[in-house]
Amino acid sequence: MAIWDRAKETMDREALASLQLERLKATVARCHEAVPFYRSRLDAAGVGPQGIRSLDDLHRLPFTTKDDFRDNYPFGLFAVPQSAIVRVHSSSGTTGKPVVGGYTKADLEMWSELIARIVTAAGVTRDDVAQVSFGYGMFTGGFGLHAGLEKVGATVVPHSAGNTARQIQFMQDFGTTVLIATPSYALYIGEVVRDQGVDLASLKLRLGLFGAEACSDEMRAQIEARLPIRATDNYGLTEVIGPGVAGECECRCGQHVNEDHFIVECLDPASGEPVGEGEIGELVFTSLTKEALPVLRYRTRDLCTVSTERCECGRTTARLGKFRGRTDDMFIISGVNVFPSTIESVLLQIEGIQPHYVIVLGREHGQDTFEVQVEVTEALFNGWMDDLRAFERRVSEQLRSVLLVRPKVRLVEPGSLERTTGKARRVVDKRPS
Ligand code: DLL
Repeated sequence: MAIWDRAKETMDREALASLQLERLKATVARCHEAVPFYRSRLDAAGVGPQGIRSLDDLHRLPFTTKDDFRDNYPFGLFAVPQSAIVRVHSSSGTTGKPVVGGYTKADLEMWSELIARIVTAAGVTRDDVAQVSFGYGMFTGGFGLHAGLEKVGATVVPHSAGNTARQIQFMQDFGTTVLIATPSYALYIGEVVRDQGVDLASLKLRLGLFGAEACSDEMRAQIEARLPIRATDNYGLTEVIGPGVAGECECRCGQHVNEDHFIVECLDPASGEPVGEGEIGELVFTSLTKEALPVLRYRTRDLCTVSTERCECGRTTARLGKFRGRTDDMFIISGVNVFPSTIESVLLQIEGIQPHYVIVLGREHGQDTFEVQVEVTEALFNGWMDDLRAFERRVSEQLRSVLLVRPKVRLVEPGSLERTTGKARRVVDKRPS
């Protein structure tokens, strides 16, 4: 299996730790010197630039949160003057101000190296034709993947998201072998391929690089059933750099973190204390090499596991396990905590259910209402009404047995729920706040 930067990606873990320590010291010093926000936080925490003597001292550093980004919107957390910034990106965010990321020339060069690593790990080579179906623009996905793919030498088709019919046309005409998109969009492309009766033999696709949102094993299986690809996952976020933080190798047993550039912690979201290896916690990242926007202990709200067990591919880096959702995705119904990802896993194991659903929360007469709308196959939808009602009850019961709270299930017509070319919106919360 190919490795882009063998020296760094297969580093002995002791050598990696000393590299991280050296880079952490420099990062803390830079934050203290160049970012007033960090200077006051570090001073308040009593950790000066000289305060980092071992990696354990990381735990003494203050956290950074999304609110800190918003409070310092747009450029307040930058550690370089604006003249040194050559690119900005932002993430939309559903509420409040967007999060803005900035990059110097050196940051862009480093970013493309990280992407070259993750696309190589997934199996992309210079012989591939890689179609980027992430949005290009303020979102980090399109431009982020693009530069690393070019670095590897793949033929890049910078299609961007949307215009699905043309997307498929180009795949056929250009002999696209690698599709790069959100899992939701890949699923939608697969659906259009099926509905338009496209001959799968006319597609040369072999590999999918999906990211920017969680993808359950069941959803991955659905994508692979529709498109002739092997799907891999990659992860990142605007606050930390964008894509390139971590990605799966061909073994598909967790996402390798680029640990020489980011320290990952997995913490109990309530106490902020580390959880044990392999236990679910909130991912927290500290950047080690970024110039424009260094981040100290950024709390991602992403719930996941981290393992340092050695991977068969030869990389020695820590791996992220399956994503379990976000702390802010979780909703509470009748006092019970519910993750949309759990609902997805249950639904997609039931025969007849299609991978399109939306969770609608409301309030009636002072009580929360909880409805799951889900598409079913054509055959089921056009069957007897009695059968449909019985099916709804069965799905509702299956969800109740796992969630411990019963949703109302509404089966909807195939193709009736909104499709997305970006990240899917699974929860519509209509409850007055
Ligand atoms: O989604 C960056 C990205 C682009 C990653 C393309 C991968 C590929 P944001 O828009 O800032 O950045 O959203 C970041 O998306 O905190 C996670 O909740 C979620 N996320 C990203 N990748 C994954 C993944 C980009 N592979 C937020 N699995 C993060 C689960 C993911 N969630």
